[in-house]
Amino acid sequence: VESSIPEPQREAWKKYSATGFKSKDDFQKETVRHIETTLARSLFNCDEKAAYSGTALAFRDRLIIDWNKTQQRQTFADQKRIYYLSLEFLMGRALDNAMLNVGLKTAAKEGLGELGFRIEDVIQQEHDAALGNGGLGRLAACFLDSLASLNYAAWGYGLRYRYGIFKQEIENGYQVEIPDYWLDFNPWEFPRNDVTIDVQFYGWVNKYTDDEGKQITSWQDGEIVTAVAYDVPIPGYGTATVNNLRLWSSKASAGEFDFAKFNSGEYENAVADEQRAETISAVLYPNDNMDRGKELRLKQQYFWCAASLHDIIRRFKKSKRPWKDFPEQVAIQLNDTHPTLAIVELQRILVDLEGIEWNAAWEIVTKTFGYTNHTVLPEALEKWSVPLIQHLLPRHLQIIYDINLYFLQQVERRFPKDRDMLGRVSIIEESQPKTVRMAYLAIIGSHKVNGVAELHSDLIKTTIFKDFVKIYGPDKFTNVTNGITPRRWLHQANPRLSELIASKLGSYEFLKDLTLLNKLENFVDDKDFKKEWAEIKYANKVRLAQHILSATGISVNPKALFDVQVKRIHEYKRQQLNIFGVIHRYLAIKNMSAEERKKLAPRVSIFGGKAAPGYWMAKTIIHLVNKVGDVVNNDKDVGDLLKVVFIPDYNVSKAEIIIPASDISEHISTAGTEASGTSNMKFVLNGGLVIGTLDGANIEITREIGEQNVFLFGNLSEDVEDLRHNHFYGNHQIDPELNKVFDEIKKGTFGDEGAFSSLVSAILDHGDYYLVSDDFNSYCKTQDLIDETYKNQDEWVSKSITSVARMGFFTSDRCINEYADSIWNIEPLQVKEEAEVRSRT
Ligand code: GPQ
Repeated sequence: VESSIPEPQREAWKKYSATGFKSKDDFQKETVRHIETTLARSLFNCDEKAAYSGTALAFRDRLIIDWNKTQQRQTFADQKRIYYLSLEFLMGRALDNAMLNVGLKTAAKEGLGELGFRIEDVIQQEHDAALGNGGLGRLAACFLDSLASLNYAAWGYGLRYRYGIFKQEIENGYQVEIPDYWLDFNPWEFPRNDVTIDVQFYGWVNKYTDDEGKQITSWQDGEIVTAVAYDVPIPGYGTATVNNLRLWSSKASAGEFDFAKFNSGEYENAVADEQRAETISAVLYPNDNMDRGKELRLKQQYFWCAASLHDIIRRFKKSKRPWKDFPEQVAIQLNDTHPTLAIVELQRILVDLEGIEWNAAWEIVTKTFGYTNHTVLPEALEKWSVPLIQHLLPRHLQIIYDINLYFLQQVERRFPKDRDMLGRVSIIEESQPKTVRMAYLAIIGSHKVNGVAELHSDLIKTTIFKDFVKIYGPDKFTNVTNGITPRRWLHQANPRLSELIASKLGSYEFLKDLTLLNKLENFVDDKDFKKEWAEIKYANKVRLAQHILSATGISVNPKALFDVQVKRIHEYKRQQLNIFGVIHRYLAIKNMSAEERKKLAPRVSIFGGKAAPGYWMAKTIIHLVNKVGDVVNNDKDVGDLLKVVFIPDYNVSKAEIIIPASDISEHISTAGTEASGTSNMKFVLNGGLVIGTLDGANIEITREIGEQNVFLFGNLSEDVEDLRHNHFYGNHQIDPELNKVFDEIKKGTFGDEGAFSSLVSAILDHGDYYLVSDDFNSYCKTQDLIDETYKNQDEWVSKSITSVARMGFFTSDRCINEYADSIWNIEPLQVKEEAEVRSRT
């Protein structure tokens, strides 16, 4: 390609080709240039926001140079690429991450200092990119970081929502949702107005025989919406690789904008069409672990799948390879069932548009896709109504029926005696109306299915997908335990701890190979080291206390034990168990003598997390936490012994402040319900201990760090079914201590008891599905054990250090390497520039 360009032109380009800044002076030069020209500001009206914008633009330029080179390198290498399809990418802020990954944070810090700004204040000006709900979206973001850091040729594909997850405010204890318009200034995206794809909806299917006697199937007369690409550079840590996250934005197609209407004076109608098209990518659905089945959501899914696939195919076609090579060049990972229509769309393209025979096409499809399941909760498993798909995607429905037909024929041949089998595994559920079970379609259309932690991967094989294990054999199902990126969740969020660790290990190499942390075990008895370790935790708690004061007006003592539960609010995650435990503690304190009170370790119970706007129970939990806080925090008998805080608007950037400041964090889901959890890993990596059930990745964390370093409690997942059964048949006594908590709520101690009756009656009258009463006693006892253990600070710090030392397994680098090995069959690309030393600070 390059040799086709004449020498003189090449020389001219080379001479002026951008190289990117490498020093403090160059950084300042670039930043000031952007502030003065791009932003048209000056020394005299440059506020922190402008300083952020200038800095971000300077770093963006820097990333773009490596981004261009990476894309060129990957094209020339002509190897397999991995495509991660996710409706959510919970990225958080980009600037700090870019500085650290490029290795120029120190230069930027000094440079900004000389220009009159504190780097921390500048970083805080950035609006979080909050295109996700919780764990699933944040996992996708960690994966992008690891894919780039490990030099994999990988693209993320998602939607460019105009509104991310809503901002949460608390008014009188209630959650209020505020729209999150985040695009007023976003230097991290590049609109690619020349990269567009037309996506069709509605219409009808025309089957006919053409003049040459060929069978033609054509989907026609639909409504067209155009997808426009917006690219976000994803820098790797300590490498020259900068990968791409491509987000699609919807707009009315140029052909579609109705000039006839427009000219005939129907201006408003023409504009309305345009707005309808733009609505597709307007807003992220705010539900976590909950399927709502809304038509616009299905439109989003198809719009994004179709645009991404056509883009991938366009790239593949440039290689001029035959179609059978497609799975050797392309691996597509489905992040949950949200992108399952991509399976159907690829089959449609191959059969209808490329004229490939059905079976040959289907082989290409199944070799290409892998499917990750993230939940066993029935309310979260996607089912789309057949009439809805028929209306929106008529050809796709036919293809789904054909896939199902061939699949069921195969099953019938294999299991002629099992008469119920066909109904159980059919993609179509014979409900009213009929629905398409997206998880089944995803399994049938993929070559591998994985769960996200060992227990979860076992559970999907023995419960929701057990028939498919019979049909395909166990090898189609595998486990890849989740991981987190230590760059953001240790180095960026907890720079002092990262620095202390580096000083002991001799380098920052552990950020690329997290297993190196195990050398920290040599220092568990080092007095000075332990002192510094404890001081850093304390400083992080002071920082969090400041945030709590400014966000809630509540003043907390950083010397108290910080007990944290931050995650989406959900009954299965059992924030209600936590707050009932807090009330129990409050009652205990009220009953204590002055002597007893002196012996108790002061505690701050910290909650945070969003409730889906339509999830009444979750909102009630938030309300109760705030009302309990109002009472406890103002009770003179209690003083510093107990404070209860709800931090509003929990998001990625708040997590970066909260997680490094925790002493104990709570991961207390009903056993068998939390697929993995990933914040559990983040807390332990930051030297916090955990209280948890034997659920999700808690089990593997315990195995790695040792049982003596985890506060485990509660029933096991294998007992859940029996326990629920006991509730149902009345063979169950409510714990008397829990009853006292309910009595207190009913007395009106925390305000109008009616406000919380649904929470209480879920347990007393409606079968206690999440087994709060079964685990309450064991939970409270374990909390008492935590109080005791915390009194021995020396022992506590030892546990903290030992735990961090043993967390190497939970890096998302390990996790991505497992996907590459067992699902994608892909190797990293060699990157020469890696040899170039980057300072990494
Ligand atoms: N998860 Cl299905 C979500 O955050 N949202 C969802 O809609 C579904 C799953 C989570 C899951 O609850 C956690 O246990 C996992 O750690 C996380 O996905 C990533 O796998």
